[in-house]
Amino acid sequence: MSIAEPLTDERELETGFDATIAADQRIEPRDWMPEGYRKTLIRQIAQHAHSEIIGMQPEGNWILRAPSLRRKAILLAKVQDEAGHGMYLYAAAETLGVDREELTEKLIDSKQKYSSIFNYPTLSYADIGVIGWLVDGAAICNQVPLCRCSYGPYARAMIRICKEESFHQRQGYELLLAMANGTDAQRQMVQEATDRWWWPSLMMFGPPDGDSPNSQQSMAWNIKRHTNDELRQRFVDMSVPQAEALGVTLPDPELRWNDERQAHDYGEPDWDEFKAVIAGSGPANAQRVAHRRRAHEGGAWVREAAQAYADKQAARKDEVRKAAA
Ligand code: FAQ
Repeated sequence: MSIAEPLTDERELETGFDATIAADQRIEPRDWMPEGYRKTLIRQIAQHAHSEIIGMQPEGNWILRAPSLRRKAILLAKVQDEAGHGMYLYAAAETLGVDREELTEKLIDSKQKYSSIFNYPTLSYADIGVIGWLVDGAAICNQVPLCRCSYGPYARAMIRICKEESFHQRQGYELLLAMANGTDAQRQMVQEATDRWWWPSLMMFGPPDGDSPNSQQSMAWNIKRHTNDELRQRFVDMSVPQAEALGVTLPDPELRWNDERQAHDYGEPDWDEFKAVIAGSGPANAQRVAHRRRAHEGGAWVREAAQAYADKQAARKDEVRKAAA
């Protein structure tokens, strides 16, 4: 055989892949895909899964201090949902040929990223409401288009996740409405939490389009459907009337309606702060990763016990099969 044959095969496979993307259809795990496409998806899905898992920490911090049984039950359910989201996403990543254990190791060795937003501390109970309103609100804005991502397992995981995120956003907003209708001290807590979380929420959408090395290719592959700045704009426009209804001020003196653009103008987030946070120097990076490492190491005996049980079951089945033969 000449070496031309495998190359032709590869070209045919690539043509098939390109045609599937051009027809806006899904790529499934059994399908051929370019190595760059696989790597991009592993990077994004792993980062997303890690965010859900690390994202349990800032809110988990308040479970024991929730102000009522009702608030505690809601918060507990929300934090458990985030664990579930992490599991769906690790499972989606595994369909691309990586192992969850390997991804977790990369997270606790700080070799893979997670969302910048979870490196900020939760200082008051109003933060729980503001995380639901702004952080889950930003997550929904970013993730609804991912339900149409070209990679089937990721798109399907996102449909379920987005349904739960909508509930998360509502519980946060409902909590804030209760506080806004409470005492002056409670209203002040809501304003103070909004002041701290607004800019980091805008940073969740990633760097400005001009500084986003991955966007162009990810959009060509129908992984991302909108640029970082398009989604950030959508989030700002969505949040302004919600802030008005709550009676809080968004901490941006440049925020105003632009009639010509039919959108809000807004100020520039502090991109130096963003870069420092994603490079590992945010207020809580070290604490978040150390906590995750402790939990992973502390859970080693559970994984070992489960493996020993699975091995025993497999050996028993083998014995039964041999006896029957
Ligand atoms: N934080 O070229 P781009 C949630 C990195 S889940 C950290 O624009 P891309 C639910 C980026 O990875 C929140 N790193 O990258 C919840 C890349 O670095 P790399 C997570 C960031 O991928 C709520 C570099 O900068 N959501 O909140 C960030 O095209 C409450 C250049 O950036 C997802 O992961 C950032 N904010 O676009 C849970 C959604 N932004 O990897 C608990 C899926 C950028 O080359 C409680 N992901 N970087 O070393 C995405 O949509 C995209 O990956 C973007 C970034 C938009 C985040």
